[in-house]
Amino acid sequence: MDYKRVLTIQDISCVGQCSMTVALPILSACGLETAILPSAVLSTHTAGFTGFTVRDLADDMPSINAHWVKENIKFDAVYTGYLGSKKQIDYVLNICKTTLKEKGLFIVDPALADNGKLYYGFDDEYVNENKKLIKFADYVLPNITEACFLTGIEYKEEYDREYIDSLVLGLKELGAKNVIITGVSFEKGKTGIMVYENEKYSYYEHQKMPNSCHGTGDIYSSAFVGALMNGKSAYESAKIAGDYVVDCIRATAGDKDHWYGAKFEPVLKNLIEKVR
Ligand code: PXL
Repeated sequence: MDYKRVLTIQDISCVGQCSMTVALPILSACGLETAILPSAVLSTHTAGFTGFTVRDLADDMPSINAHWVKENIKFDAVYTGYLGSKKQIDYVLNICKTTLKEKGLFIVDPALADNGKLYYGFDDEYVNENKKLIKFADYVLPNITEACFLTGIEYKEEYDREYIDSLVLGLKELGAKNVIITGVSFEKGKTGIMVYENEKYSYYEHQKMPNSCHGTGDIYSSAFVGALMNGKSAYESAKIAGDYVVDCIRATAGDKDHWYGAKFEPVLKNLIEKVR
């Protein structure tokens, strides 16, 4: 297997086990050289903490990009997660244009919403700007809420297969080549991942844990990218990442003090075994 270099662009939430603090260790554990571009620095994530600090790093992006171009730095994949502001979108697209290798992959987790609501501080204009990322994405990894905001389709908690297909088609119309939607549940007690890859649908169903943890979307996307960049198909990557998230949630269950994230570290070895 050749040695792959991935750039991930997402925020550093200093405390809270999400975004960069899970992406970097997970991608490294999957054997990938991981370069990072922090989109913002926050004292904690925004889901449950109050009074957090935020520093948007959009203004640093063009000069960082220019330096990488001067050094002829290239990546096999660019993987984006939570960004911080509308301004970043064009900068991120330019980074892809100038630093992705010819057959490099652009993987977008449009981390902007969950449970029917936008994350703190985001609005419709931010959603609209994010559609530009979808246009160029080789793989887009939304949850159902994100797929709804991006496509303009009404958010539903109860739905059928047709509804999920309409979300996939909507994202395809925005330009995404492959679409992988998480948290798709057709049966009580089960959940799964709808994969639309190379024009074909497949669905991976797994157990729905009674507890949930913040940050599992980021864990899932990072594990997906880790598997994909090790040569797995999108379906295999979704399966590996979905199973890993279940392991992480199980490892966290019962610890009330650990409400802010998932204990992904003790079960990293399970992921490594499947990916490498
Ligand atoms: O897990 C997504 C995420 C990432 N980064 C920050 C967040 C959130 C979700 O709330 O607040 C700063």
